[in-house]
Amino acid sequence: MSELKALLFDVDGTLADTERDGHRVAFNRAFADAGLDWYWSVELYGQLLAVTGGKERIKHFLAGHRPDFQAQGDLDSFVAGLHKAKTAHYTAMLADGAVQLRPGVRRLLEEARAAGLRLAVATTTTPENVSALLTHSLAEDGLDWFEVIAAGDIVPAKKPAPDIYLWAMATMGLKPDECLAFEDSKNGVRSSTGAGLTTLVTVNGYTENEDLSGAAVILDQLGEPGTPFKVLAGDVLGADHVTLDFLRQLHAASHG
Ligand code: XBP
Ligand code: MG
Repeated sequence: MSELKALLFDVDGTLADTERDGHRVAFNRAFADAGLDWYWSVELYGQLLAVTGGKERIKHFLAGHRPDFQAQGDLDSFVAGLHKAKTAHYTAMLADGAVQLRPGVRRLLEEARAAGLRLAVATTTTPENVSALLTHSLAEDGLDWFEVIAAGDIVPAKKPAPDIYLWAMATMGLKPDECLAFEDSKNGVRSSTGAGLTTLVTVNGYTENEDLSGAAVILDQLGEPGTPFKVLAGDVLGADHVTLDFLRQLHAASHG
């Protein structure tokens, strides 16, 4: 059986609850700056999350909600400009400490690092957003905790395609049975399991009712000592919060 060598993390919704009060707000600020009368409510944003990637999400919104919209000039350039403004708002919010890591994330990352496990990020979000989150919410050198940051447009086919996980593993010279993935959403689980990865899911308000089949374990959070997780699906092998020991057992059970 292969040894567990690396943990591969999604970012949005997994490391931190970034969508509702982070990305959504930043999109709305960019729309207002551009003089657009578009507003993405909490509910509408939940529907728009069906499409990953901010630029792709804006185009999806236009197709479904503003079919008559005419961009000044080329649509791709217009969307790219709007998205750049959104990224500036989002990273400024993170610099202001607007988003915290989810429970258990820091503890698990520290434990994994101390044990010499290799860490990587596999996300749809823009690289600047990952840097801002890790720097402001994890540690000043948080980016250096991760060997590979696979993010944004680095692969053309975003999640639910498996490409971003395949790219991360190829860059690290690892096989799927040497890694575990951490996800929060249906699109994420389709991507990670499509890449052959055993996947642990921690849900959030937007994803708790999604079809997450394929995940090895589905929890409400990673948990902390004294603050147990709630198990939504899967066998947690007697654990009540996610530790490295638990992950090694989960890995062994998946590949035994
Ligand atoms: C994350 C996304 C991203 C963010 C916004 O999905 O879909 O689009 O919502 O980031 P996942 P950008 O967690 O599955 O990677 O606007 O930078 O694309
Ligand atoms: Mg996610």
